[in-house]
Amino acid sequence: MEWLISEDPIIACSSGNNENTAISLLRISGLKNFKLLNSLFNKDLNNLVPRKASFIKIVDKSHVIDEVVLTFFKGPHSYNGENILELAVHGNPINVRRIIELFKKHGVREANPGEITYRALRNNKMTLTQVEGLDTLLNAGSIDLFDNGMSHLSGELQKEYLNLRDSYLNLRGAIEILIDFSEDVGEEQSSKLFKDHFENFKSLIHILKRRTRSPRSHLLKPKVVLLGVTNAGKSTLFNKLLEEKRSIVSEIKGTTRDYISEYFSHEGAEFQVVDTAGLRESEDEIEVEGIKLSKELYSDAFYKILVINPFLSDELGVDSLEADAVVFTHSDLKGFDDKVRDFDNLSGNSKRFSLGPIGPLLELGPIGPESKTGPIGPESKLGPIGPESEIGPIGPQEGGPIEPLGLLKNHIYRKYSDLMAEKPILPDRQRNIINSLATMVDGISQLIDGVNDPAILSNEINMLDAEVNGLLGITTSDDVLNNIFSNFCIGK
Ligand SMILES: Nc1nc2c(ncn2[C@@H]2O[C@H](COP(=O)(O)OP(=O)(O)OP(=O)(O)O)[C@@H](O)[C@H]2O)c(=O)[nH]1
Ligand SMILES: [Mg+2]
Repeated sequence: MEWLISEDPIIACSSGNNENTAISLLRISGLKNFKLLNSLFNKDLNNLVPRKASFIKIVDKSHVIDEVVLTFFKGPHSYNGENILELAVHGNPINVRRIIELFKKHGVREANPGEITYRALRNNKMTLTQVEGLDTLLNAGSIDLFDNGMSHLSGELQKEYLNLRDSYLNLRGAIEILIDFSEDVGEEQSSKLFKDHFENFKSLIHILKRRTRSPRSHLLKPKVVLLGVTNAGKSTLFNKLLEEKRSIVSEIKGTTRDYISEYFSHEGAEFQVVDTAGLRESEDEIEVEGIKLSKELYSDAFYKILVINPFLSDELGVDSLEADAVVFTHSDLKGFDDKVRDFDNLSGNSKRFSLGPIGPLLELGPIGPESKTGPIGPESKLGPIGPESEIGPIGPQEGGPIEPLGLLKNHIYRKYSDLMAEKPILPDRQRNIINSLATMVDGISQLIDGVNDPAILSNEINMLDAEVNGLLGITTSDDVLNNIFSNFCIGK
């Protein structure tokens, strides 16, 4: 944590240095002057014109190491307020490494993750919410998320928190009036003023609290988890979602014994889909562990899919599990509709989908005497079944009806986009503060209804101060800062 106060000149590759690319961007931040590095270039750095790119050679004892484009950003007019040299070097990792090592030998230290940005915070070039926004956008797995991070980076969130702070200061003012000046202003009026300001503050907190409803992990990497008994058809569905034969499908019960996860994209959002070990009683230690893990993953999932083969007698045991969607497999088999009726009471709020082995990706073996016609095409039994299954408008239906898999993906995406509409991407640090503010404000609300002593209320209201400041990042301990910046990649 010493680096939080360090002013050493630091170097980092800001463009990621593990791949062979045309260009890599190195940044050197914090040079007070060019004495340390002047001998490493073929031109005098003191002649550099700020913000003007120069073609220059890096030399080590008259040996030319690389020809690069160098731009000097003179502090305070730079990304983090310090003098910054940006070097666009040839992007072979071997070259990048050699240049970093060369500068290190000349007194420039390699930066810690996030250290360059931390200095922007230290020099008031960025606020903590902007830094956290940057973290979100750099690690975003979807365009929605990126946009969210971008809006925080551009200061939108900070504006909301400043607005909250204004409301808080008004509230503080109102309680002071109630205590000291109610005789001048009039008791009724000062009491009304206080209540109005309190309601305003409380409503702002509750609007923010709504945004903390779903765990951040659900939104950063939304997990879609499939669960069901052995042979329900989970791996078959998993492969269909991925459009790839990734998980082993077989008629042997207990084929999948550990979980397998992969990513698929839909409408620009990336979902992690997890195939799990089939549920059953087992003596096998490894399988038992796999089943335990599967259940944990399912209970923590963003989107839970219960997979059911209605022809299996042991399926009825899973009906107590909650689910976002229930997928009935084997819809190609004769008697499917009758079998599905046995599950009419299952998971009231879940959407229902029926799937047969559609599409060319899944070469299912012979399906046995019960089967009607084998794999079904898009014209056959389609889409959700039963009265529960209305998915609502699905948008323009180009090229005929959307097959059930598409409907399922739409439903997953819909849950995600509905959540995103609440702008829920707040870092855990901010979420914790908001939740604690909400609890405190609800407590004060009860006090206002009960006790009428303004001095007691004033005391409680003063206690909100640290939390509101914390939200704005005004008072933030070294531990918190260290935690935030450790998420950053080196070079940011
Ligand atoms: N006819 C038909 N067969 C299916 C369908 N879905 C899966 N199957 C078959 O059912 C068997 C089991 O499918 P899997 O996808 O391996 O089932 P699972 O739930 O992953 O099973 P475990 O890994 O053992 O838990 C395989 O033989 C599949 O070919 C379907 O919709 N129709
Ligand atoms: Mg399986």
